Amino acid sequence: MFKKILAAVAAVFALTLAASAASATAGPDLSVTRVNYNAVGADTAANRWQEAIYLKASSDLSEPLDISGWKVHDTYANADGDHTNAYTFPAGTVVKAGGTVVVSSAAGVNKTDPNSTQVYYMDFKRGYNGHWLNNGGDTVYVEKAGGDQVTKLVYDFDNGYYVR
Ligand SMILES: [Ca+2]
Ligand SMILES: [Ca+2]
Repeated sequence: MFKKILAAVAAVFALTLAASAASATAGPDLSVTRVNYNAVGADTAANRWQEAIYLKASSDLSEPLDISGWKVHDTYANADGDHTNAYTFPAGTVVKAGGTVVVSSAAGVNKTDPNSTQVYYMDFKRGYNGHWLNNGGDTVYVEKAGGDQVTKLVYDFDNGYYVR
């Protein structure tokens, strides 16, 4: 009897190991690789451009990733539960395998060439002087147009200006 229980426990353990190994290799199609969350000095409207989120498409993609309508947002939600500190990628946003996309908290002209680092600007008036990535820690979420979560990055204040 005892042997049977041991065997059962071992089998469950082996299954768990196999499941975690599979999920470790798959990875999300798009990952948050860096968050510039704390502008140097006091956070003012003039230096909110230093806030940025870096996203990287998986190098395992067999074809370019269409992220049109995908959204990045933080933990903040208004009284209706809506994440209004958010940026939605415009129609036609495509990232090639291994490509990098930056979302900058500033006004600017989007750089949309998929053969180099793409930069999307959100002219942002919310948060504190337009700074919405909390210095003391926050979470950056990436969601598909329908709301399915692609990935997220949780960060804490680490006495620095960015996390990766
Ligand atoms: Ca600062
Ligand atoms: Ca925030």
